[in-house]
Amino acid sequence: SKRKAPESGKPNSDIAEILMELATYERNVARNIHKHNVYKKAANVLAKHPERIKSGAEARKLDGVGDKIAKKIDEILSTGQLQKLEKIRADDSSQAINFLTQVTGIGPAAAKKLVDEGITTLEDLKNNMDKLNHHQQIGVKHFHEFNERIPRPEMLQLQEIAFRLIAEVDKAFIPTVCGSFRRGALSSGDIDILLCHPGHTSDSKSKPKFIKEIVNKMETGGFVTDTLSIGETKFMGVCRLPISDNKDEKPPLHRRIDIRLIPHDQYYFGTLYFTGSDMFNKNMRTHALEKGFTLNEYSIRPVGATGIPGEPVPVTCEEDIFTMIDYPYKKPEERSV
Ligand code: DCP
Ligand code: MG
Ligand code: MN
Repeated sequence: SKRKAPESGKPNSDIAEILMELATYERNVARNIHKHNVYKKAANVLAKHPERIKSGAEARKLDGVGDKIAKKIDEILSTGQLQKLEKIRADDSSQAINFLTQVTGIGPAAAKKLVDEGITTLEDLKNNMDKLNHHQQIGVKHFHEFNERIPRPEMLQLQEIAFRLIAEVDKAFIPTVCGSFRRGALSSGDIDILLCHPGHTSDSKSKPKFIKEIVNKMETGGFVTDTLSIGETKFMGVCRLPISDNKDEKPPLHRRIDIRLIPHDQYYFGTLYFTGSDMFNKNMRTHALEKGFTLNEYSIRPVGATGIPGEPVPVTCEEDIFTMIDYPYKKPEERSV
């Protein structure tokens, strides 16, 4: 039976979804990040393609679709399914590993280990909390809440509270909410806050203790409820809106919050990286390399013939980074793929 092509908007979403499922399998079960990236890239390019693909050969012309994926597309188009994926779907152990990796803190290796011990469901996890670290335990505790997207109006409220608490520690902080929120998303998986302080640059001698002060303030204010991990420059935790006095109102959901502290002189590299998307970052970094630059969340540096990166090039805005590598400027709202 031939699969019916989806109607409007995304005419290849059925194929893209199958490739995304393979990508997930490669990351979580086979643990082949290279193949994961290859499938994900192909899925993204097909999801974006405005016309219905009619053959593997036609798909092959798109950037990111190679011979092997073209063959799979032929199989999908002629049989309506993919044998490789049907086998994966029928494999309980693969499905259990996939499920467990949805818990924050449980990566593919930990998931495999748990499944080998017979732990495959949320119930099993709850009954074996002693086998989990603190991060994973919080992930289990708030599993359903963390799976809920955060609507943009709530993101704005979270931003307001977080910024107020940050300013209470030091008015000089420059906080920016990045991630999908800065890309204009109508809902986000978490809140990503990039933090700079004019007194902290990459040549500052002292190590900043800012993050700890801020997290303390946020805990005291009842905003941050849990810490998943905390370091000198990175906090991963849980926050929520204040609980209403009105008992008829549902309590606010627990939300994931990430805070990154970066030196003031690296602000634009920080916002560029932390705004994403991750696929956009990958593509831009690849392009930078083709133009002879190495780009990361801290700097852009020319790579000479020796292959050794030179001195970081200073910039005054995100756009400078695009210009330097001759990459068409994309506003945050245009960086979703
Ligand atoms: N990032 C990246 N590579 C990764 C993880 C993250 O480049 N492997 C960058 C790009 C992301 C940003 O960090 O946009 C924030 O990471 P999130 O996981 O919070 O992703 P988003 O905010 O984009 O999406 P979501 O709405 O799911 O949080
Ligand atoms: Mg995010
Ligand atoms: Mn995040």
